[in-house]
This record gives sequence, structure tokens and C-alpha cells, in this order.
Amino acid sequence: MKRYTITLLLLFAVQILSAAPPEDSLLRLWYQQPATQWVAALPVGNGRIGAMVFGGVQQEQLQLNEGYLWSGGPRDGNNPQAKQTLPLIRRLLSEEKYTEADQAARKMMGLYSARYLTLGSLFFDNSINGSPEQYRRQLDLNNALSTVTFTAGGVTYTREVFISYPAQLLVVRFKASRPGAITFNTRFQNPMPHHTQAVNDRYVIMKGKCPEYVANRPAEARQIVYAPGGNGEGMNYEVHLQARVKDGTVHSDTSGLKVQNASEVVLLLSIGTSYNGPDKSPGKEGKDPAVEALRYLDAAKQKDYTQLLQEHEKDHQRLFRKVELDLGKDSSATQATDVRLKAYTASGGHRDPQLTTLLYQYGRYLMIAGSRKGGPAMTLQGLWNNEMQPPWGSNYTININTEMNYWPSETANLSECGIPLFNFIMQLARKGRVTASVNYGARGWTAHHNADIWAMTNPAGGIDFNDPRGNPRWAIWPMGGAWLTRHLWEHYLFTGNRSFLADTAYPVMRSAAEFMLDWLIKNDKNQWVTSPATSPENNFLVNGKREGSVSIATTMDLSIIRDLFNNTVQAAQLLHKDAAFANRLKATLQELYPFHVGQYGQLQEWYKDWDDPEDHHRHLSHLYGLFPGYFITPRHNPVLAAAAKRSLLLRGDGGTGWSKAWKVNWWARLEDGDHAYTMLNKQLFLATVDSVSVADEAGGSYPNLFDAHPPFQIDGNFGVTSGITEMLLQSHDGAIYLLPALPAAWPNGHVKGLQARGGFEINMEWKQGHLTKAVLHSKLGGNCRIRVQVPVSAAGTALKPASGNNPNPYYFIPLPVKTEVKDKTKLPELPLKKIYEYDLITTAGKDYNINTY
Ligand code: FUC
Repeated sequence: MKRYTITLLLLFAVQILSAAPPEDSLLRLWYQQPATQWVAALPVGNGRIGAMVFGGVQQEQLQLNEGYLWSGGPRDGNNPQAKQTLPLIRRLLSEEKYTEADQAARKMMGLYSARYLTLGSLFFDNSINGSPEQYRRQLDLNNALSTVTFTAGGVTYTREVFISYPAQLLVVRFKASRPGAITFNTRFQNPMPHHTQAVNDRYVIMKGKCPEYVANRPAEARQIVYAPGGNGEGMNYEVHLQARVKDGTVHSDTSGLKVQNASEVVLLLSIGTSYNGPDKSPGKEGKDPAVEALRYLDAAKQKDYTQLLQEHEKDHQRLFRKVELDLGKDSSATQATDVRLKAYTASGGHRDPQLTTLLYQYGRYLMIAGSRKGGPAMTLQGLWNNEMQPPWGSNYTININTEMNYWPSETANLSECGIPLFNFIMQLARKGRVTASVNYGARGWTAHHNADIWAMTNPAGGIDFNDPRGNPRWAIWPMGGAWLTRHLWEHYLFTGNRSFLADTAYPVMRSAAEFMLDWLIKNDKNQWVTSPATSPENNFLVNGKREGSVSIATTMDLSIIRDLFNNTVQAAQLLHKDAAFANRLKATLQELYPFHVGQYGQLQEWYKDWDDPEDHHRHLSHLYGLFPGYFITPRHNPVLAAAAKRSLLLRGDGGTGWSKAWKVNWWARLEDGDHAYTMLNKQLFLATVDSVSVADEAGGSYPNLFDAHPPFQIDGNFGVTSGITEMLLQSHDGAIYLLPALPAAWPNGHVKGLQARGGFEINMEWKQGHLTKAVLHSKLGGNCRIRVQVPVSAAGTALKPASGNNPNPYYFIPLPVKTEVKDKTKLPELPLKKIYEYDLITTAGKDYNINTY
């Protein structure tokens, strides 16, 4: 009894001392069998080094990646012919000659992107007697540790794998319950030419070289060119593997390490590449990969496994534990992940709310593992790629995918994970000035729909300028850079970091706006339009066929420009700068081609009412203003919000992984939690298709919960995490909206640590579908306007009903959008709940308790 009391007291003390939320034992992906396919293996990473752990018994495979390991090197893909073609294409478009314009646009292409490459795999050929029992492999999101355990021949074997950000090393530990039971050989397998050399008994190095280029798929899918003529082009790399062995023996040769009868083995793996920034040839002007790899091994010399693991856990938990989510749980939650996924599909998504929590926190885990300061921005597959010819080159596709990767970074409290993206945007802005000038004779900077580690900004074409494979439908779209700038602006809105705004965000936004001012032309009604314009990857109806690609002033173009100009005007005002420039942006916005609500009551996608009600295309880019933009909101712009809803209804609930994830965010912004939840469930089914498909009814989740486009594409993981956050909290449109889109499926729950613009951190609790309690932490002070669906009070504060515009500058309302509506009666109903709004003046550093009556 006494011991029991002491234990309780101790537990209590520990609870009080640690402010961080406790470990959640349900935040684990686990399986009763090894992975037999790559999308069942478990991802670990530190934002630069990535690995997929398969967990085989006799043969363990760690598929390896390094974020800078790309094909090629800096190239000039800009095309002076584009500038010459521009007047012609503009004339053709004004004459409505769309087919001819499409042909002309083919002369404006540049080169295709480089490829993000696999680094092959490290295999462990184990010698294990007896057949395995009690097998379990898991990835614990609480501490970013992958573990494989099983018993064979009376011995319990444990393997742990993690990739440390502070140590910049991949670390593996083999343990066994009986001394001397560990025997294995290591071996590298790599699709690139490479060789392994032994440094000493415990140390081997694998060296290789990346191809100078990889030709486009599908025709020459296998064509991989290694520096013809030995000119030294192509990235060099080294993988260093060192073993620390307790008992037994270890030897090495040119195939790898050979461990015999050890009691415990710790392996450290370090990777160096010759990547030296986007301007330097990695072959001729590269860094020394050996120096890079050795630096981290040297630094870890004095550290044992426990220290390395503790450092790693501390680093991971500092970020991971910032958000706690509870949407309820049931008995399904303790089952293996793949079993749950299958059961979830079978039940129609009516059980296992904790699977949603797991998917949510997995998105946050993947962000921490995939994007850290010092590493590159995340690609189409984040950091994890098993191919030399990955789908779409696993490049940066910036007409949705790269942006979606970073949607949850601010809202889900992982702000610092955005740094690689910010650095990348700066590189693109630099190179994009050249593209703006060479291709269009414009000032400022631009980037098109594809980019790569060499910060390519030109329209993507084929392998050379004569290769006809580029297609204007996706390539002729100089809007990617402008879209990306909103990530810089949002970073400011969430953190209030003024020097970031002044030194990083604003100059890049201003320069993107400068390009747009030069890019816009006047139509015959004296309205500003873009020409040529595309609506990412979609076609419009010409002569009854959906074949049109380039046209004028698509809604997506105008939305990006509107968003950019609104934000740039705000930034200029905050910085007390460039008043004349800001006025010009405002005047241009006034004269921009208006938004149109078309014949079906839809938000018109095209210049004319060409929208096809049978069109179920995965891209719905014309809804940009609803999300990620915020100039279409149900409360301030109900007409456009209703039109956006019609567009969503017409396009339907299908789509690839990222498309469905975008729809979660849109329905959340329309305050329709149940429809957002429907879309969420359309992601939570076991995906089996692995080939590339853009079918309408695709999407889903692989056994390791990676998002299926299909194939695997990581954007959907982040899009879902962002969408769930938007269902729980929104902070645009003049207020912090608590529980704006709670679905009936989550009647009770709580969340801690979500971020709102203007530096507010929010904890909330709800019961029977209603908010019961909230705590707002103010980091920057200022007026906090709260929007809620139930009346609230805040004892001891000056909380009062809201009046007028929110004086908090982070909550500015964008300039009104000129809209022409064909037939108001065609707009769908937009039922909205009654809301209550309050103002509360806050002081930086203080918490405010909000209670319901
Ligand atoms: C765009 C999308 C595809 C895919 C690719 C990487 O082309 O239309 O669906 O996401 O990017």
C-alpha cells in the first residue's frame, strides 16, 4: 500500500514537472510481419538522410536517400524564343485561335527537370537459427524510432534504427538476449556504378557517382547517362559505415562488414555528397564528399548509443510534442496498422477515430523527419524515393504539390520545418529573374510548374530544346513563384518575425509582384488579363472537345495575382515602404478582369463560361481563393463561397491523393465538417494500386500510411494534416474561429498547441459537438477576435462582443473581388451556423481561459 502511494506521488510529481504532453502509446505504426513492398516499409529521416526500414528477419533492408542526391547539375533551360513567340501567341488568343495558340506555345518551352535519386540499399544478411515468433515491427512517432523484435531459437532479437538530426547520422543497434547471438554481413546495393572499400576491420565506404542526366519517361525510361567523355559531370557521393561491436569478431572486405557472434552491435552511417549549391557543378566544383561524411562521424566519436538516442529523442520531441490531438478512440486502436486500415475500409469509416489522429500526427512526424534546417525542401516523395526514374522525377511540382507539402507547417506548430522551403524560394527567386528577363522580357522573377535542386525556373519541356514533349497545358504557367511567396508571408503572419518580413519575405514578394505587373496586359475592355494563361493541367472545351490548353486570364492566374498583390500591399504598409508601388498594385487589382459565376452557379474556371459540368479533373485550381488563399470566405464573400461550393459539387468527391486532400481543406473552409470528413475517409482506405494513375477514383493510403496518388506522393499526407487542422481551427477572415468545421463523427475531443495567425496558440476541448473550454496563449499581444458557435465568457478578462473591423493587423481583410454573376438562382445553399464574436485585448506571454456557459 505504502509503495503504491509513493509510486502515485512520484507519478504525480513527474506529471507536474513535465509540461509536455505524455507519450501516446497509440501513436505507433506497427505490423506483425516484415515489409514485402516499399510502401509497407517504415520511413525515418532527419531532413537530409532518409531510410525505409523493411524489418526482414534473415535479410534486413534499409533503403537509403540523401536529400541533395539529384541527377545533373545547373543548366540554362531558359528559352529566348519564348520572348519572340509571345506577341504571336497573344494575337492568336485575342482572335480566339486556341488550337494555333497551343501550337505556338510549344516554342516557349525549356528543359525538363533533374531527378531526385535513390541511394540504393544497405542490406544485412543475418544468420538466425530457428523460425521467428512474436514478430513485431514498429515506428514510434513519439520518439522517431523504428524497432524490429522477434524471438528465434530461444533468443530475442531487437533492432533499432533512427536518424539523428543533431548528429546527422543514421544509427542502427542490434541486440540479442543471449550473448554472442548476433552474426550478419552487410552489403550495399546501388543502381548506380559504385564500389565499396574497406578502411579497416570495422569501417567500409561505398563511393558512387550520379548520372549527368536521366532522360524523360516513358520512352527512354532506362536511359541514364553517366558523364559521357569523362568530363567529370554528375554528383559524387560517399556512404561511410562504421561498426562498434561488443564481443565476437568483425572484419571487412570490398563487399562490406562481417560480424560474428557479437552480443551487441551499433552501426553509424554517414553520407556526404559533392552538392555545393544550385549554381556550382557538383562534378567539377563540388564539395569533397569524404570530408562531409567524416565530419559527423568524428563528432560522434565520444558518444555512445544511449547518448545518441537521447539527443535524437530530445530533438524530435521538442517539435513533435507541440501538438496533442484526441478525437476519441475505440477498441480498434490497439490493432496492427494494416489490419486497422483494412477494417476501416470495410466499416465505411465509422470506427477507429484514433486512426485519423494517427494519420494527423504521421503528417507532423513526416514533416520533422523530412524537412529540417540545413536540408533541402521536400520533393514529391518528401525525402523517400526508391528509384532512379521516380514518377515525375520526384521533382518539385509547384503547381500544387510542393506547396501542399508545407501547408501544415505553421498551423500544426512546426514553423521551423519550413526553413528549407524558404531557402529554396530564395534560390528560385534569384534564378527566376533570369527566366523573367530571357523568356518574357519582364522585370521581377518567375517560376513555372516544375523545379529541381538546381532551382530551375523555366517552363518544363523535354531533354533538349528540340524535344517536342513539353505540353503547354502544364508548362505555360509562370505563376509558381508567386504562389510560393505566400509561404513566406504566412510565416510572418504566424510568427510576427518582422526582420524575416523585411529581409526575406518582402523583397521576394515585391519582385514577384513586379513580374506580374509586366506580365499583365489589357484586354479590349481595358481590364488587366494574363495571356497566355492555363488552369493547371486542365483543358477547356473548344469546338465541343476538351482540348483547349492556353487561353486568357484563368481564374487560377487571377487568384494568385490577387493574393500576391493583397499580401504585398499589406507587407509594404507594415514596413512603411514603397507607397507608390503599393498604390499601383491596388489600382491594378481594381482593374483586374472580374471573377465570374457561370451558368451552373459555379465559380468560372476559364475566361469564358466554358466550364464543363462533366469535368471531374483532379485539379480545381480556380478555388485557390478559398484555400490556400483567403479572399473567398463564406462570411465575407458568400456569393463566391457558394459558387466555389457548386464547383466542388460538380467536380465530385473523386481525385488522386493530393486532390482529395485539397478537398478536405476546401470543405473545412466552407464550414462543412461532415463533407470534409467524407473526403478524409476517401483517403483512409488501403491503396493497392501502385502504377501511375490519375483516375478520378484513386487516392488512398498504403500500408505504411503513405499517401497514394497513386503512386506514392507525400503531398496528400501533409494536405490531410492541414485539412484536419482547418476543421478544428481557422485564423483568417478577421478572426480566430474555434471549431469551424467539426464533423458529427468527432463529438468529443481535445487539441493542444494549434497555431493561429498573429502569434496565438490554442488549446481546446469539446463535448457533444460543442466547444467547452479553450486556452489562448498570446505570443505577440494585440487584439484577439474569437469566433465561436456557442457563447463564451472569460473570467477576469475584458472579453467583450466584437465590433467593427479587427484592429489586429494580422487579421486584415483582403480587398473586395469584383464579381459578375450570370444567374444568382443557380447558386447552391450555403448553410452557416450562428456565430458569436468577441474581442479580447491580450498581452504578450499571457494565457486566457475561455469558458462556455
Ligand atoms: C501534377 C499533377 C499530377 C501529379 C504531378 C506530380 O502533374 O497533376 O497529379 O501530382 O503533378
